[in-house]
Amino acid sequence: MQIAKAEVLVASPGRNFVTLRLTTDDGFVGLGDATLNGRELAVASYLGEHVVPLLIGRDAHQIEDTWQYLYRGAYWRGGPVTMAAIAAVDTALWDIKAKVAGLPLYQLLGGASRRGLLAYGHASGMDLPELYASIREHLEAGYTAIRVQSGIPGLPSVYGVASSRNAGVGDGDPRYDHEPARRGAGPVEEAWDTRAYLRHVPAVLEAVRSEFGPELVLLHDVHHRLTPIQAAKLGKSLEPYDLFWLEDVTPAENSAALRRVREHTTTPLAIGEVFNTIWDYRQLFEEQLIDYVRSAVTHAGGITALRRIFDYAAVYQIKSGVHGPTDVSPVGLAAAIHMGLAIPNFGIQEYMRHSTETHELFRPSYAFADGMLVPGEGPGLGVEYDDAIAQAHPYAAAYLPVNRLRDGSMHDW
Ligand code: CS2
Ligand code: MG
Repeated sequence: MQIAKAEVLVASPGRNFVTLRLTTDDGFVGLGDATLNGRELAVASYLGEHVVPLLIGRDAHQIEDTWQYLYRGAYWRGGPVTMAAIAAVDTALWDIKAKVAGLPLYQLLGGASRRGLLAYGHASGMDLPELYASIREHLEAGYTAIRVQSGIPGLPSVYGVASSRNAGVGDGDPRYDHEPARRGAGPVEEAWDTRAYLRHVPAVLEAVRSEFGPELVLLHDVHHRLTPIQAAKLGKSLEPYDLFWLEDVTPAENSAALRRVREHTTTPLAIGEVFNTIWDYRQLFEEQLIDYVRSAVTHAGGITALRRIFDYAAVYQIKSGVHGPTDVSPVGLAAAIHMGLAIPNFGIQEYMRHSTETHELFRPSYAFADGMLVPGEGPGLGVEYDDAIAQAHPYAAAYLPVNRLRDGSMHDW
């Protein structure tokens, strides 16, 4: 069974998505997500110019060999562009193999290890009343695990905090269109004040814990903004509020920084949404510096590569916590849900929900109910790409925000 056609599809149903569609000579179709938020066309070009010509005529069943061919064969290894491109090919080939078998993909990964995936949503508010309202909306929608982000007094806007107060958690929610990519000729500039953040956040989590009780699973994302000692202090100060995890406390490329954080706190740590390969995790796993792996199928080289990362993590009792923002397409999310159902060391799955337009374009068959995600029982990934809808949503340049300290210095976003 040969790959006969490989198409790179770019569309923007509210935000940009890059999708690879492979078709075999006997008519099986597989999809892969290659979306790199804010740098989408770099991956589209890498795929279109350098990968598509190599795929035509290859045996669609040789997933591992194709992965090695694209990874080792390029000589230039790793990096977000290369690994998103490889991920798209790998995911599309798994989709095809499962369709040929006539089975949902999770069956090829070992079958179901659980009834569904515990999923967390994003609640936010500029102040406590807004935040409580957002948490209540999530509880009503069935979430039992919620990430909490709050405005900081003195800062006009803060990462992860919805700008629109009237937004709910349903499809088409403007909150999720806004966050985090914004359209325009250049990135929006936000202001940041670390001391103000560190003063404010423990009080917010204390208030949320006392308002909503001990059962609610709470998470918080620091988005790489602290130094090791600041992160250690924050982790320690949040211990009484029993977080499920504290995410991305320091810039991810400095693994050793988490040693300092670990020395001081038992708050569980999650990191890895910007990692691309298993090598990025080596020190973190072997020194047991983290508790959850944040990589998405889309950014870590596909199902083949992420499965190896999870197996390696399992040796150290480290669990999955796959990145699931709206800039991972429903194809990437479906792949994560199939994996999450099958792997032994599943932890939690992020689930922000895509817009109505995005659902119309991809028609995913996964479902969310009672706080859990299930992948659907159709063959393959269970996602169908609608070309007519894609044509109505052409690519539009969009950037992630950038972040500056009050004196104008660039800071981590
Ligand atoms: C965030 C993301 O979901 C998360 O945890 O960190 O919203 C992240 O900022 C975006 O995916 C970047 O593209
Ligand atoms: Mg994050």
